[in-house]
Amino acid sequence: MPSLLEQIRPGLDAFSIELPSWGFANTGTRFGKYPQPAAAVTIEEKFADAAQVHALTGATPTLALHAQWDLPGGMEDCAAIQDLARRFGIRPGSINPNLFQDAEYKFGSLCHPDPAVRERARGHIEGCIAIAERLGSRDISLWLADGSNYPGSQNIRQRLRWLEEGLDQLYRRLRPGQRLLIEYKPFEPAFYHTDIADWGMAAYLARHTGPKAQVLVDTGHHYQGQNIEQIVAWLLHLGRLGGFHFNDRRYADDDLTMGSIDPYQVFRIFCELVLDPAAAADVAFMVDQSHNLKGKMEAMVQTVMTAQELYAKALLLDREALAEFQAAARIVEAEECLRAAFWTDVRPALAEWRQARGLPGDPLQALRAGGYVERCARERGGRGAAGGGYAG
Ligand code: PSV
Ligand code: MN
Repeated sequence: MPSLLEQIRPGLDAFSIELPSWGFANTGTRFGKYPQPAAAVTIEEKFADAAQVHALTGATPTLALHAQWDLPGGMEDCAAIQDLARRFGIRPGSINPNLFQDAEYKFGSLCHPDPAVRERARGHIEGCIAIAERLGSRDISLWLADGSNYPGSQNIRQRLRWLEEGLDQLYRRLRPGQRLLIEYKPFEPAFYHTDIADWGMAAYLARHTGPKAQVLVDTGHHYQGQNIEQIVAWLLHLGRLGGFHFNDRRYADDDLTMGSIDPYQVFRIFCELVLDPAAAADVAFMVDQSHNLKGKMEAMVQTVMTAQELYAKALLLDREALAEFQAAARIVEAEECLRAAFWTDVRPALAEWRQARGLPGDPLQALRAGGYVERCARERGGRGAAGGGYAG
């Protein structure tokens, strides 16, 4: 019988998760912003923070960039980003267009009734595609805040046609190897209808648009009680699961730390992926969290450790036994396969895995002992809450 470490090592070696640049910046709630003295303000500081998390965990080689917050100058900022990427040993990750902050997008972007605004939105995304090409990023993560607040105030079917048209045009601009990840969200900022409200709509649009269009599952973007692992299973079946934005929620899009409320759900999602490694080979794991109460660095390191722990548990799933029990409808034994993997304490094996790679056995402890956050607070503090941005 191979040891626990031997069972999880190959999977863990291959496991990486992308950090969001906006997760290091100051944020708050819509009632107020809670600045932290150590929070990153400049893009250089965001790269530095991501590099620190990578140095501690060995699992975060890429940084997701938000066009407007991180590259306000568009293509002109690419050289500086490439420089930072080299300096900090962190590659630029997914490129996130921003189609929600400017006043023009008040009534939508690709679905806006005014053709000039739709054109502007397309232009912005095309700019992101060019940035992604220059930076060597594979994915453009498309989240639209489009929707409406009142029944009858917008023509839902017409907006869908505009959306199809817009995606068709953008798809033709994708460079070889690039993907368009279509993210859905049931509500917020729109509270009556959202133009891409659920996974089925996103999957429809991806299939309508072409094979390089895939669905992005943000775990916080579901109604209460939704079976996310079933959605994951269906998207794998359709060949349309592009990636995840991980975070946890208790009520809505709460942006809580991955696995903090329902670790079993994240484990079940990972189980669907390890059950079909070939179908899941290109699925991107990304964090989409911005903490307002926890220290940002601590929260991010804790998130990565949680992701590794839950993924390692899924790697322990006895797939053969599970298939046998399922086929014979031995339901309790089948369920016990999941529970046995979930309740195994993988933390000692993970510490060993880390030490074998020259990483600290306990990254959170190492972060605290290393004084990085205190140093940042001293160097960065006192500048106010400027910089970064976060929509939730
Ligand atoms: C929207 O709620 C979202 O999940 C999208 O992924 C955005 O890019 C991100 O949050 C940051 O606003
Ligand atoms: Mn998201």
